[in-house]
Amino acid sequence: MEQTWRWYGPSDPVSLQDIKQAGATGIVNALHHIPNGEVWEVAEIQKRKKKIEDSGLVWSVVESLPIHESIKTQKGDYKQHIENYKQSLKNLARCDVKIVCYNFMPVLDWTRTSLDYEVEDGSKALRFEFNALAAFDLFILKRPNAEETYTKDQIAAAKERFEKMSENKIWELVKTIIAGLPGSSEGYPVPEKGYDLSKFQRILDTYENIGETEMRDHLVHFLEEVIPVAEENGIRMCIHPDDPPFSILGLPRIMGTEKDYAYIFDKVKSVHNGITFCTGSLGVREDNDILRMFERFADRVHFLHLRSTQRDGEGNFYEANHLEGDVPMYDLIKKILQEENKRKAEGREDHQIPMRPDHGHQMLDDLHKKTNPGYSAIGRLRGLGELRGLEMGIKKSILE
Ligand code: DNO
Repeated sequence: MEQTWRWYGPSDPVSLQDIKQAGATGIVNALHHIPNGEVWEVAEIQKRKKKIEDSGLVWSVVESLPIHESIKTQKGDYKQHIENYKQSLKNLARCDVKIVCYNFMPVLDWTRTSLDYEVEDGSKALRFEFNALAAFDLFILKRPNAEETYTKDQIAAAKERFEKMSENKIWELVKTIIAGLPGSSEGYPVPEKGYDLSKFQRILDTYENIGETEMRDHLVHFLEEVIPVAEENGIRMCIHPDDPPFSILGLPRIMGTEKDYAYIFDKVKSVHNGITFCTGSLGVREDNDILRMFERFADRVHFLHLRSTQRDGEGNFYEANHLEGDVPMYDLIKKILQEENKRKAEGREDHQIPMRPDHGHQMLDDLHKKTNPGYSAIGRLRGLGELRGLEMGIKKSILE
């Protein structure tokens, strides 16, 4: 595997030099300063590329080239936005940056209810708690008809949860959920206290008449337009699963299961229509057989997010250490290495799949620093070290 590391750009508290010391060779990066929907111009891409290369690293993967909301809802000037997307892909190809990760999540990108859940060893992890999200939905946001999304028991549990929250806790929860808005999670400021939730509700309302069927159709339309351009330009597109991989706040989320992936791969067959295999997101669903999914879609895996989640059977999960939790990391890496060998034998130029240690606990010195949630240095350093060791162990003992 190619060892990569997500870097948020020049304002990231973790520097390129730090990343080198972590032992990664590839950078996962996006031009976060360009507003979502605008074309990434060649000059901007080149400038960032040079910065990365000046540090002795390479820009391996774009994460993410974001998809404008209008493309997901097919409203307004979405056709122009699709054209812009194609142009950005062509420009990236001209600069030889050829793996592009994206997602098709409506409104919110990844969503958690706590960014500092303390685990047993005192380090802090990201966590999703079902009752907290339901409390937000029903009693804080007060989304119209939200009750229809939940059972009676769930509503009662959410109410109890809500009534125990102090005002500060309520605000913290709001901030945490809104942090998943594209932009805020990617280096932009999170809204200040007093953020008007009606604004957020108005964004949710843009999905009023869009169910899962429409959402799937919109994704397929986007792929039919964009994948031929990717193919012509040698770009490998890879869609990230919804995180968490199920519907929240009544929004249509359609990329969480093996069936979901099989559907879009059947509709748009090119291998340039690929997957960002995110073990942490997929692993949240007990009905996702990660190993089987990897086997089934192996030739389309263009990028790996390796991390683990721990479920509790009641709809909650937290992010476990990389080699613990519910993800069968040893068996998976074995399969990844077999796939790499297979590609090599077939003469495929993409026989080394980029992986990044996804997320990590906030730990040691980082507990006293301001860090990007999930993206502090030391937790990921631990993750990368463990994964790299596991890879070498498997290679030396089994596959050589
Ligand atoms: C969270 C990330 C996601 C991911 C996007 C990909 O930490 O894995 O934000 O970058 O969903 O488009």
